Amino acid sequence: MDKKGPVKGADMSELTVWQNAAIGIKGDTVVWLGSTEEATILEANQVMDAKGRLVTPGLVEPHTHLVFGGSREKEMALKQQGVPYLEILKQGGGILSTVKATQETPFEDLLEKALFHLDRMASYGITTVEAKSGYGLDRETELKQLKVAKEANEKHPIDIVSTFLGAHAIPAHFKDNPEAFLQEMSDLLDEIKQENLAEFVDIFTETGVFTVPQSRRYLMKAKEKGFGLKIHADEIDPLGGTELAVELGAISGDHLAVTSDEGIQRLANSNTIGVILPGTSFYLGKDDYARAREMIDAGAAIAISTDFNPGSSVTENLQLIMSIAALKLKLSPEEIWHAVTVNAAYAIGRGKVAGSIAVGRKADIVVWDAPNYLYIPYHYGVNHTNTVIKNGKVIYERQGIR
Ligand code: IZC
Ligand code: ZN
Repeated sequence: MDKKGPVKGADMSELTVWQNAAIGIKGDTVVWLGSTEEATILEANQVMDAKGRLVTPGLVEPHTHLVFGGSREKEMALKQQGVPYLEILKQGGGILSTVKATQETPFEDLLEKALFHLDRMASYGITTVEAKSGYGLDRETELKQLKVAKEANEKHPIDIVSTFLGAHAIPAHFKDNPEAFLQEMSDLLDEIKQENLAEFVDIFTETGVFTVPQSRRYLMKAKEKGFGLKIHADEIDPLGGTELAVELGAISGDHLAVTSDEGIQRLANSNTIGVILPGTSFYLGKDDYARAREMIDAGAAIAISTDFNPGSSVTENLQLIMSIAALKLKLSPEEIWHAVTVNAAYAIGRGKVAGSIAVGRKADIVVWDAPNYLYIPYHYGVNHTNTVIKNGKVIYERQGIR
């Protein structure tokens, strides 16, 4: 799986699969690949026998809202009564209720909570994670969230890639003046850059949140300051966020649940990766699933992700999302594996270090309780990991029942 760039279109169906393979690891790096027979001549301090199990690259999770206070289980009943996601937000709930909880939660508690969710992600075979801010919407809390992500990256074996999502919602006191709020968030960019608190800048381009022209102006400032760009694009209403992501050369356009035909064509002809979050459509009870099948058929590179967050997709289980991608997006197992490994890594600027098993790359590897790669999307809703290796070290092993 030594890919030189994101895997696009029909190439997503070409998966490299070896039988009876062996992997040599030194320190945190893959140093040798060959057959089990060839491996017998090597000298090794330690040998692990996968006993015929499936072995893959560690999963890469390219879109999460990892750091947040509180939870929103009370909104589930509202959603059941048919209150739309954007209506809950308009009434000061949704994202804004998580903002309040995140403002009120001390740094250490946010860190502990983030580490808890990271542990669970690691147990599901995830070894690299993107994490967004966006539950602060003020200087202090946005920086607090980004610093929590930075410390979590230092404390936890999972690698975290940080994104500044200050433009995630409009706080009540800026309701009539979104431009002034965006100004306040762009005033933070220099500090975030200097302190190396985020690599990417993201915005929620959506009805009642930020318009396409506002998003364009804001993201252009971020681009000038050297940030990579991401957009929450066309999640609920088709405003043209996908087209904007392509126009600005964003590394990814995320969601794309209601992207137009034009948007699909432009994505396919670009280097922007479509990060598809089908768990969100599922969890919000929507019929609009991203037309990922058409996107790939048109030649696009697609990644998939949980969108782990306390409102619209409350799960760390990327394996479940792989099943939803098979069932609802009609992606093939080969496409799905590319979408959670190599393409997910390229979607967060880690394509050269994560997302594939190749000599010189980090030894981020999962041994699965599965006979082959078709099995993971097929047997849904459970955790199939047997052993998770991060940077050459075992960080998770399935325990039997005592
Ligand atoms: O907290 O609801 N869509 N942002 C945009 C989200 C979902 C996260 C949330
Ligand atoms: Zn999101």
